[in-house]
Amino acid sequence: MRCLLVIDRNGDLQEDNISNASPPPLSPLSNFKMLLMLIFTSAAIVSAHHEHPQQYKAIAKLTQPSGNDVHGNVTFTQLDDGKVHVQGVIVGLAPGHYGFHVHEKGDISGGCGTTGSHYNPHHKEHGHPNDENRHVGDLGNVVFDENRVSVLDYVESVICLTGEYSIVGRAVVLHEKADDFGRSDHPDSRKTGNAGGRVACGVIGIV
Ligand SMILES: [Cu+2]
Ligand SMILES: [Zn+2]
Repeated sequence: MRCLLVIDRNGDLQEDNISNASPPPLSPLSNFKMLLMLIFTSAAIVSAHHEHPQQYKAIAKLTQPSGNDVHGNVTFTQLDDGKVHVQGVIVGLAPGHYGFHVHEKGDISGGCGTTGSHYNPHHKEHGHPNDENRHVGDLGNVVFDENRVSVLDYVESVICLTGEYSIVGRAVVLHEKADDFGRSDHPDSRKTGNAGGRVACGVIGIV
């Protein structure tokens, strides 16, 4: 399971994105200690969930460095299964599809240009959100309607708000063109989806 908290063999909480390793056999005594630790730490996790649900929520306020026509808020809420509910409203672009990604850096000191590339910790190619071969940051397109409004409301199964590959502290970027998901002949297609320049962006922060 990605993104979820697990317990290491010292009983400490740690983040685990690769939980396939099987532990060596344990003696009956250490088995019993392990069980006790599991019970206590599981209870701690459950109560932490109830007391601090905001720990698993993040928000990005999108702004346009070169103007203020385009703006919006996007929230990310981690669900119990580790998937992330993406919700938001962005206004200000003509009707159509526009590339929308998590970029690797939360640095907007130089506008959206200093947010780096698509967040890609697993060194894959650019793709569609449903592709196996995609950047973690590949959130596809957002769609603006005739009122220049885009409403986001979907569940994402690759991004995380906790752990080694958390998107918190990075940036979301809205582009000037549609993302082609790496499916066109353009040389940028499999790197960026050929979505063109960066229109608006915002740093993803903990709520
Ligand atoms: Cu992008
Ligand atoms: Zn990408």
